[in-house]
Amino acid sequence: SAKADRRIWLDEQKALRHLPHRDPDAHKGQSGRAAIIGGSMNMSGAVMMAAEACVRAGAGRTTAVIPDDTLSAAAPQLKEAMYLPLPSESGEFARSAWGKVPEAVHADGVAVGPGLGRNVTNDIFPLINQLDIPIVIDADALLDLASDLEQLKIISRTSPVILTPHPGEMAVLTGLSIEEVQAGRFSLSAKFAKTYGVYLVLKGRETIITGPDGRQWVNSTGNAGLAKGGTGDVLTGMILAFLLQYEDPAEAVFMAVYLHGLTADYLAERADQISINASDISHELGTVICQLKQKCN
Ligand code: NPW
Ligand code: AMP
Ligand code: MG
Repeated sequence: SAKADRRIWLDEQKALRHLPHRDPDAHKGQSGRAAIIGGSMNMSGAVMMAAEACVRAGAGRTTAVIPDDTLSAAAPQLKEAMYLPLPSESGEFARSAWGKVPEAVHADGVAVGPGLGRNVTNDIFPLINQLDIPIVIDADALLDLASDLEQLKIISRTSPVILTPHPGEMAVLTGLSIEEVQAGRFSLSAKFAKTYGVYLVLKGRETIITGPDGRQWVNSTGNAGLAKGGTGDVLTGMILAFLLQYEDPAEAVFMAVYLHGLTADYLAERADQISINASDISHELGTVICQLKQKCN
């Protein structure tokens, strides 16, 4: 159909034309400052897995923005990150922290969500409203967004908004059941991305990336080894890092999804799928990109 014609299959041939690269004269300022807002007392790993992935995917500087009472748990997890602790309340960000974020964060791109928790309402609209830089919204932040989706339509910004729901989160965003989401993945993604003017990454086997204009890319990589906690958090960090390094946000997002899955496939050739850890993807990403670059020569 005409709609199916607008879908691009993300395979090796396509990916080889969009590999990340670095200018020989680059300094860390040009690779971009990333801020990842997330974490809570019981889930400091999520924000730090995203931060590590962001570092490994090439962001120039990465700051983890975390509730202040989680700093001592988060900081030992990653030496390369910097930290911006903000006020907390029973192990999560205090409601008052959200108003401070736009001024406190000095970044070229931001991701919000991994490990935030759901006990305190996260007020993410100041971020979307006041920071006109690329923003990735994932995990628990998607649930806060769901309560006030209409606001997305009236916000005027020039930088892209990227939403990365798994089918369970997409169900909350749309008010449908998970089964309904899965049955209508393509049309639902297209309608949602166009209605709200966002990039939508609907995760799962054959992840679909949809642009605000309705263009779609379907990922060919990844395996069931990814069905384990933390892999989505890693993807969020990779998407953010690539948004800082690619000119075209669509290219940044689809290449992050492709390479995330390809690295899982690389890992599954060497050890069984059941034993893939989310952090392993960050650790082996560079090897996988290097192998792909050799195919270009
Ligand atoms: P069901 O009913 O199980 O079949 P949640 P979460 C559904 C943090 N993490 N296909 C699933 O369905 C995250 O960053 C922290 C179909 C269920 O209803 C978040 O902040 C970690 N259905 C927080 O935990 C490591 C699917 O969605 C629901 C589906 C909660 O995030 C782990 C589950 O989703 C984790 O990343 C699929 N492919 N995938 C850490 N180490 O700190 C999911 N569902 O309740 O949003 O739980 O995704 O774990
Ligand atoms: P999250 O649920 O947020 O942790 O994200 C899970 C990540 O793993 C997403 O990138 C999914 O696309 C990926 N994933 C989960 N299950 C599978 C599967 N069976 N095959 C391929 N990719 C998967
Ligand atoms: Mg997730």
